[in-house]
Amino acid sequence: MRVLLIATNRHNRYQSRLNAQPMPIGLAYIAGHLDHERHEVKVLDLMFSDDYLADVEAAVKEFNPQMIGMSVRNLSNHSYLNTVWALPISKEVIDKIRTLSDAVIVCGGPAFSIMPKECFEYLRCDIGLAGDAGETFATLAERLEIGEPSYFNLPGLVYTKGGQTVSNEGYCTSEFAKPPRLEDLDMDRYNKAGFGIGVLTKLGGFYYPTNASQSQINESGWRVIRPIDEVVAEVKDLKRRFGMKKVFFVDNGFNLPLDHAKSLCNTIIESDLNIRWNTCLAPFNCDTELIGMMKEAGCGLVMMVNRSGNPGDMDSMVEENDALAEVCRMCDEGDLHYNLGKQFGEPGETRESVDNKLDFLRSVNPALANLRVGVSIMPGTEVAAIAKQEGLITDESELVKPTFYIAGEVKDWIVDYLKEQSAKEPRWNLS
Ligand code: B12
Repeated sequence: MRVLLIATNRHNRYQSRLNAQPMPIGLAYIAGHLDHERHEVKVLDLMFSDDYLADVEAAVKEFNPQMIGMSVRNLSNHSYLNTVWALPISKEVIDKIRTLSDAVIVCGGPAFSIMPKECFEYLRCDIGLAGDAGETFATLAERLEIGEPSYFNLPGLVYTKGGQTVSNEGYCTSEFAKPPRLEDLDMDRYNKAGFGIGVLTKLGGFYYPTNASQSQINESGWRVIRPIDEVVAEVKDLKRRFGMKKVFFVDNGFNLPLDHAKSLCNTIIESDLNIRWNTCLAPFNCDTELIGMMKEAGCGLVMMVNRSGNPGDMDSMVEENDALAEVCRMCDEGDLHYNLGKQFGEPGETRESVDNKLDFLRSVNPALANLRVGVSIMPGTEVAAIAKQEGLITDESELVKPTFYIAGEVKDWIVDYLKEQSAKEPRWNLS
């Protein structure tokens, strides 16, 4: 079968400010799991396209695919002040393909997996797969090719039956046993695209934690946790093949668990990898030894994972800030740069809690602090439930479009106030 794989992400910023063009590592895993003896596979990455619809048209006409897999990364940029909804680009691409081809269009990816049914209905693809779909997409390709057995029992599958959208229980899961196929990507450009080339180390069980305890990932809850030797071998291989200089260790809490993080740093140091890397750090469960080892192993910058606090409860906020401040202090002492963020306008936010957050930001020393106006509401979260109670949304399915919650008490003045305060701080970024 001729399978065209398209990465539709074209967003080139992190927090609307820093240059970040993440390599489509998820799509590369999909490509890596396909049987290339059996299928002819072509990859089209729209990140650097000058005219992406023309590129789609040319690829579809030339390759004449029978199946198309599309990776949908972002729902939006989650910025209140400069909101960019990301899904319309994927929709445009599908609409263009429909004018040229009868290929079966299958969507997946991080954004898709957050709201599978809603994305499916908005994008109007033929099939959706939610979750880690390396093996499942390969199975689907085989079943589509032969016509049997039926693919309708696959977990995480979304399809239409009798005019209704059907969304199967569960998510696709992957062993990540095959490496991502990167040779079809413009690795030279990704080498220069900021933040580093993604190398998967481990991910928590969720695409996003819906509350603080879920972000405290436990060992049984990992979505993927790769053996350290395999990770280091992959980095070596990327260095050799693509001259890769900077890595982003894809991990939503590098320091969790602490001994695993230290072993990885140790292995990097001992194997003389000599690379620069960045990653995400959970704002708890850290110690100075780890920070020292990360620095020695080549870590340049960590993104401190944001935990949405509860501004209505000052004590819990203070407790959370103390824990975060402690990790910041360790980074300062170890000369490890960090970015962190605060959201303003969460439920229960008051003038006092806003000033408390601003004071906190003044007390730490991040490379960049992201101040976010409002909460970009994600389904299944406490904020989504409150937004529904308060009538901001009538149904969570509306969240497929960017929707922001701003607490009533701060709504009228928060934007002006934060603009005024940020103007005095060159390393504060308001979005
Ligand atoms: C690492 C990361 C980053 C790093 C990337 C660094 C780098 N160089 O790669 C940085 C910090 C730069 C970053 C930035 C942003 N990120 Co980010 N990021 C992540 C994170 C933690 C991991 C992504 C990753 O690499 N996964 C590893 C790969 C293997 O998994 P995957 O991509 O999901 O692919 C699997 C499946 O999705 C599926 N799949 C993928 N493609 C396809 C295609 C088909 C056809 C099928 C069937 C299946 C399929 O199978 C794949 C293999 O298992 C995720 C959260 C998470 N826990 O997943 C957020 C996440 C992807 N990011 C997100 C967002 C919003 C952003 C930003 C917009 C934040 C901001 N405000 O600026 C920016 C956008 C950057 C840009 N220009 O696009 C969201 C996207 C969804 C959403 N809510 O809109 C996520 C899901 C976080 C969240 N919970 O909200 N991010």
